[in-house]
This record gives sequence, C-alpha cells and structure tokens, in this order.
Amino acid sequence: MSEIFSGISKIKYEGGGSDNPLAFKYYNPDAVIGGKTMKEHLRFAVAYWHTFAAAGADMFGAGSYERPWNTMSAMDGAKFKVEANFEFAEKIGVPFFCFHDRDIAPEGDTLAETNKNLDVIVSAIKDRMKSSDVKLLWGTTNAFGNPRFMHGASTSPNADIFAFAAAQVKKAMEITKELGGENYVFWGGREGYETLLNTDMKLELDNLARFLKMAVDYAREIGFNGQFLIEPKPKEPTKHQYDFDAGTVIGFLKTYGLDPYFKLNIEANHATLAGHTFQHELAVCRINNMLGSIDANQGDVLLGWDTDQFPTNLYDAALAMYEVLKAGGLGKGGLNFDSKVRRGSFEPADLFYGHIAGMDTFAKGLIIADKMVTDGKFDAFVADRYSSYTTGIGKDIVDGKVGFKELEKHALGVKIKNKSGRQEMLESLLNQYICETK
Ligand code: XLS
Ligand code: NI
Ligand code: NI
Repeated sequence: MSEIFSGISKIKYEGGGSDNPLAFKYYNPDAVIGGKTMKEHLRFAVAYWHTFAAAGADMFGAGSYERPWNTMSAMDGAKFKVEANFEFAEKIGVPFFCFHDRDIAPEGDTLAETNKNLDVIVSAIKDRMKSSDVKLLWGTTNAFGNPRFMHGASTSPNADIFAFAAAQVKKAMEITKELGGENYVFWGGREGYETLLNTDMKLELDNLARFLKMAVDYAREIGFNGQFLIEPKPKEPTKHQYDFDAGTVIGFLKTYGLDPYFKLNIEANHATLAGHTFQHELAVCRINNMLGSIDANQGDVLLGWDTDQFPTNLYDAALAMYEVLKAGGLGKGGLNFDSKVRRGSFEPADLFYGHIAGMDTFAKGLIIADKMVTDGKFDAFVADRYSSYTTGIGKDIVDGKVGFKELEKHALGVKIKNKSGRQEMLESLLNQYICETK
C-alpha cells in the first residue's frame, strides 16, 4: 500500500528551541524521568473514532474532514483505515490505539453479518500488527449509536436490547483479547435517563451491575486478562448518566461487589462536565486505588459540552501527572487522546498537529510533576497541615482510642489556635514550577 500521509515523515524530538511545527518540543520518548522513559510513563494512544472514523460533522453541519477513505465503500474504507491507523501511529510515535467495535468495521444487516465484517478487519489488524510495534491499549463497544439503543443498552427497559448489547460486548471482548488489548472499557453510552417519570432506576442500576458481572464472568471463561475500566461521565447523551463521576462509580461498584474487578478511565472533559477539576477525579481514583487509565482531552470553559479538544492546558496536565505519579503510574492503562481536531482543521496534517500538541503538553506536564514530587514541597506542606493528627489527641482519634466523652473532656480544656492554609502562596509556587522547570 502506498503512503497515506505523504509529505509527512516520522515526527522527531527537536527540543524547545525548534521552530519546526512537525517536531516535538518536549516529548522525548527516550528521556528518563524518575527511572522510567517518557514513553513508558505516558503510554499514549490514538483514538480510532476521532482520528479515522469521524467526518467532522456537528449539530449544524455535515462532515468537513478531507480523508481519502471517506469516498470509499464501507468495507474498503474500513480496510484502508487499518493502514491509516498504523502509518499514523508509527509516524507520530504513539505506541497504542483504542477502538469501539463499530469504529473499525461497519454494521451489516444482521448481527451475524456485522460480526463477519469485524472478523475481516480484525484479521487485517492482526496481520498489520506483525510488522509494527503499535499495540492495542483498549477495546470497547459502541452500544449507543444505533437507534436500537435509544433507551440504553444494559439499562434499556427492553430485555431483547440487554441481550443484544451482551452479544456485542461478548464479541468485542473476544476481538480485544485476540488483538492483545491490555484493557477493556465500559463507557455508559446511553446508560442513564431522560426523565424519572418513565424510569425504574433501581431495576436499571441492578441490570447494569448484572451486565458487568456477566462480562467479568465471560472474561474469566475465555482467559481475557485485560483490566476492566469504567469511564465516568455525568451527562451527554442522556441528561443523567449513571456513571456520573468517579465517586459515584466507585460507590456503585462497591454496592454491587464489583470493585475488585474494575478500575476507572478518567476523561478530563467529563470531569469538568461533572463540575470537578481533572485533578479531583484523578485524586478520587488514587486514594481509592482505582486509577486505571486516562482519556486525555479538554473542554472549553465557555462551552458546556464534551468538546473533546486536544489537551493544551499545561496547568491541568501538570496537576494530572502529579496525581498519576503519586498513584505510582498508570499500570496497564495509558493516555488515550479522546480528542478531535476542530471542524475547521480539516486537513490530514491537522491530525499530526493535534497529537503533537497533546503529547508535548503531557510531556511537559510530566517533567513539571516529577519536579514537584521529588522536591516534595507540596507534600511537606500538607503533612505539616495535618500534623495535629500525629501526636496527642489527634493520634488518639486516628488510633480509635477516644470517643465523644474523651473528646469533650479535651475540648473543655483546650485553647484553639489555627494555622493559615496559604492557598495563594502554594498557587504561586505552582506557577513557579510551571514556568521555571526545564
Ligand atoms: C464519550 C466517551 C467515549 C469513550 C469510549 O464521551 O468519551 O468516547 O471514551 O466509548
Ligand atoms: Ni472517552
Ligand atoms: Ni468523552
């Protein structure tokens, strides 16, 4: 097959002084930070749906992206996109990709035909993997796009749809295993509701848990050892998505005894839709030992929806990587660019500019975060702020040695003295790390 992204060769690291827009300024895959290379820390992935399947349509207009595969028949286009995926990932130097079943192969008239289409493309991917270092970070199911899922998939009021979604996830898990996928993601497409007037929320949540349990059982049966991930999102497409945010998902998993089998995939733009910072969602996962992977993107402060922009906010990336480092890394997870170029960035070269922007942002974020962790100034401040719990009455509280009566006795005799939280001083210190870390 001839070159698809002709005129663009392998993207190299040229350093901060470079004025070549098709080069990395901060992402140097081989640079070692805290004992691991940048490539090992960041484990970037290309999202098949935004990069190859999307056409650039929005609510007000048709697709705008110029892509050679857009003019082909569905199956020819699907085969072509396999080549595009590998050529793109190899040129940009991203070691992984992620897909939904329906991104890689078109639906047929029946489920059997759809599965046959998938098999053809999976074998093409498998073939291409033989001559490539590019691997599958995760697979997932699109059980939201087809109109049959209008009321949800595993939370649909229609049991036939529950069964159909199960069949789809079964197949998607099988192909993820076949392609060596390291994780399997559940993002609750239309698992939520539009109005409680027509919704049995208890049954829907019980069914969602039943569905996930069946997935865990089936994975065991076929020997799929990938990590299961749930990706929280508070709204869109439904007005209330059940996987609202990290706290909700962790509570749900614990209620149904599913927490040992799942970790979370945190998406920056979903965090902001939930009214949280990206750092907050990562921190909730970290303190619960449930941080699995990241969907790297960003929203727009002036727009209230999932704009899925390439991440360029250094401040957020530094704080995100701070949480990742403190969590001990992403393990089998990675940083998947669930990001799309804007509708006006319609040329294939824009895919490179988008990924370069995201990779450089997270590389610089990693460098800054590593310095913050090794200097330990923030940790030391926090430790000191809570030092009252390391001695005296505080230690007794932590050790479970006192109750309300002993605490009342203490309170009657104490002279209270508070300390400043020094927020502005700390924010200024953070700016210093962001501006001055080389
Ligand atoms: C949508 C989600 C989706 C998942 C994969 O908002 O981010 O793209 O990452 O199904
Ligand atoms: Ni996502
Ligand atoms: Ni999203």
